[in-house]
Amino acid sequence: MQRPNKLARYRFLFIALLGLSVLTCKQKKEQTTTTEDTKQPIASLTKSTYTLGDTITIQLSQPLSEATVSLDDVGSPLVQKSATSLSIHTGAEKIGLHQLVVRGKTANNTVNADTLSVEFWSDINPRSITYTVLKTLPHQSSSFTQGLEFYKGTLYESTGLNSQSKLMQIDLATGSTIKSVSLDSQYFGEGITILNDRIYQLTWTSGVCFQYTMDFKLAKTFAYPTQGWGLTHTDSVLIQSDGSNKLYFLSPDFQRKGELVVYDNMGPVMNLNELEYVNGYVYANVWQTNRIVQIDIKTGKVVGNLNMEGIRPTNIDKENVLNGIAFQPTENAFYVTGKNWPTLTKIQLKSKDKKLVASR
Ligand SMILES: [Ca+2]
Repeated sequence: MQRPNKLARYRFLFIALLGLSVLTCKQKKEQTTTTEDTKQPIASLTKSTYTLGDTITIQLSQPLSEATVSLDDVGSPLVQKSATSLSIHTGAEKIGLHQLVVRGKTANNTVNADTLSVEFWSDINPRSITYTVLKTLPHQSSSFTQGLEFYKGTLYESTGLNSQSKLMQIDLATGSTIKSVSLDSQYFGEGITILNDRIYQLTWTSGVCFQYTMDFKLAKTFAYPTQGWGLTHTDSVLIQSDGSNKLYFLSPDFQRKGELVVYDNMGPVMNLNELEYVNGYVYANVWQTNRIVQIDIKTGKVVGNLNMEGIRPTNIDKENVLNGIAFQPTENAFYVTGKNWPTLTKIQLKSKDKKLVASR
């Protein structure tokens, strides 16, 4: 066999390399195309926040057959379907963050799915709750109020700041201290509540809740994973805030049993601070504002607002914000104060607001 000459050998090598190169490019192109196909989103949203009751329109990048939409793994009936969009109704869902999954077959018969995040705001426009000021009582202006609650007709208060934090029983008429216990300097006292003759006192960043007997003897301590802000209770469940828009439900031995996100029609209501539970609603001071929100405990929706600007004492520092709300059931009255305020104000909601019915 005649050996190929040098030129012929180079030509062969050149053709072989060219062929390999074309093949590699082709393979690369095919691989790239395939990757792009699987990565290309099939569904998108023009916005991620909706008010409950809104219709969500999902834009499709390509026509889908057998398209389905589910919210948190529950299928939603499609109200409109076209080659370019799908629509679903909202309304019965819970407020807060949800995962919306769009699934369908593309033209090449591949089943694709996209997960989109959506946030649902409350569909309730909160009412302005009106009130009458019944009385102004003295409050110790040295008290950096963090928790306030009546128990069996007696007022209890928790105060904050390191080296100044206390639990106190207060003489309502004079504002003076009947008895108190001081926290160690490392603790910054926060919300209190009293259930079954046990006083619970949160700390801000220590993750420790102190439980006392009614004679202020330390009975137990509990750990919790969040900051401690406000505390209240229903007949059997403790309710805690941590400065976010969440309320946590806890058993009397401080085991977390659930949580609730709080929204109004403008979005999440952050900085929920001192709390007071009354008849199915949690009243919460919103930190650094003169606002108390009325939260429906079943839904987390804010159904009413109290504007406390009118009771804020004049000539006090800006930092001394509203923080302290206690309900006295025998008088059907709230007592409201703030950090280092010299006054404690007794108010009564006006009659049309007494029923506290949620309304749109
Ligand atoms: Ca309270």
